[in-house]
Parts: sequence; structure tokens; C-alpha cells
Amino acid sequence: MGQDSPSKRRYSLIPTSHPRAISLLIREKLVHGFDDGLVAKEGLIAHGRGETFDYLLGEKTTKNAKKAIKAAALALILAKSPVISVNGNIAALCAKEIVLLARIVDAKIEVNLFYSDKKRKQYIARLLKKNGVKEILGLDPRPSRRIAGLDSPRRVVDKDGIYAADVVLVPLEDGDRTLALKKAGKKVITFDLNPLSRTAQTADITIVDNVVRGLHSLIKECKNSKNQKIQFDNKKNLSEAINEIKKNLARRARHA
Ligand code: PTJ
Repeated sequence: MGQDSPSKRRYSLIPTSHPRAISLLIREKLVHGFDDGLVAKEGLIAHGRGETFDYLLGEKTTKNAKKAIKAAALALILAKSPVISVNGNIAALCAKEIVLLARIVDAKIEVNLFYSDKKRKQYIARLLKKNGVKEILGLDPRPSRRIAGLDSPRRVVDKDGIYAADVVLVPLEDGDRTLALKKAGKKVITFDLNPLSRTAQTADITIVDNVVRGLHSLIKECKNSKNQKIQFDNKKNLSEAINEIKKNLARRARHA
């Protein structure tokens, strides 16, 4: 491949004046993450699905997302053993923010991949370490346990991490593990732009927002949270997210 081939390129071709610059820069970050061995090929496709929902939601942190963020912040602050589960997409998009959030709420960080791959885990761990984490769970030769009722490689979790956690943040997750984690008695928080996904529907707290935007708000909320009790109903909140898409589409249809 030539010097300017996409897999070698490290400078951005996106002009900041482009009307869709932010979205294109996030996409570029993920492609670089793929080139660096962090992201699975399937992760690029998963991102495309997320982009579609983000577009339909108006590419903003909606009122219902803010409500879920408040509930998530409280759950993380009050947790005894919170764990943040990191996959390839999350590492490529927000390694720095994950490390910061873990520090604020005193959470452990565990690498846990759907498309399990030793080398990719090592690259992800290296990036997290570069961002300041000392201990990363989920890597060999740490002791592991299995989550019952799950067939994917994600069933293998760290004995002192997800296995022992009371609250788990699993951004961009697959539905099977969300359900298995719930059955194992964990409180599950997720970021998922698709309010219809099984993960979104199964988690205790679903933040229907782009993780790149939403994580910043979650960090801010965790710093400022006053430990107030709040009422949160995930099903009701998800239905507000679906209505937000409906409202956006109706508005666009009126002006088409
Ligand atoms: O790195 P690995 O091997 O663990 O694989 C990670 C992926 C994401 C490939 C894997 O977990 C997967 O296949 O996930 P799914 O089942 O495609 O689910 C991903 C969900 O995240 C979908 O509902 C997307 O709409 C949503 N999503 C994608 N990008 C974002 C997002 N949600 C929030 N922010 C995003 N940036």
C-alpha cells in the first residue's frame, strides 16, 4: 500500500468547516483504531448502525439521555464494586474518558471482547495504560470465571472484576451478555444509540446517546452528583427516546 493509503494515513482529510465534520472525525478515529489493531472489523459495522440512530436522534444529548446519565452517575457513585467493561470500539473512541471516569467513581477497568483476540486485548491494554491506568483486568494470566447462560467469549470474566461487581458499565454491548449479567444479579448500565436493541431494552439504565458525547456528560455528572435519590424508569425513558426519533422524523417530513 502507498504512503497515503487509508491504513497508513494519520493526518485528517476532513476539513473542520465540513457540515458533518464531527461525525466524520469520530468515524476516522474508529478507522485509525482498526488500523492500530484495537477495533474488530465488525466494530466498524456496529459503528455505522450507531451513526444511523445518532442521525435520527438529531446528534445531540437528548433530555431522556440526560435523565439516564443522572441515574447512571448515582448508580456508579453508590456502587461497592463498579467495573467498566471495555471493548475495541470504546478503546478507540474514548480511552482517555474511560480512565478518567474510572478514577472518579473508583471503578475497575476490564477488557472484555465479543470477538475475542489476545493480540487485540494487549493493544487495548497498552492504550489504557498510556492513559494512566495501572491495573487492567480481563487479561491473561489473571484468574477468570464464567458467567452462566452465555456462549460467547464474553462469558469469560475476571474473578475480581465483572464476576465480583455489583454495577457494570457495558457500553456498546450485545444483548446476550446484558441479560446474563442481569441474571447474575448485576446492575447493568449501557450506552446504546439504538433504543430498540436487546441491550437497550434489557439493561437497568440505558443511555441512548453517542458514547463519545455521553461519556463527557457522565463524567461531569459524577463529579457534581450530590447523591440525591432520583426516580428512574428505564422502559419509560426508552419510550421517550423512541418518541424523540418519531418527533425528529415528523419535523423533517414537514420540511422535506
Ligand atoms: O471489540 P469487540 O470484539 O468486543 O466487539 C465490539 C462490537 C461493538 C463490534 C460488538 O459488541 C457488537 O457486535 O456490538 P453490536 O451487537 O453491533 O451492538 C453495538 C450497539 O452499539 C448497536 O446497537 C449500535 O447502535 C450501538 N452503537 C454503535 N456505536 C455507538 C453505539 N452506541 C453509542 N455510541 C456509539 N458510538
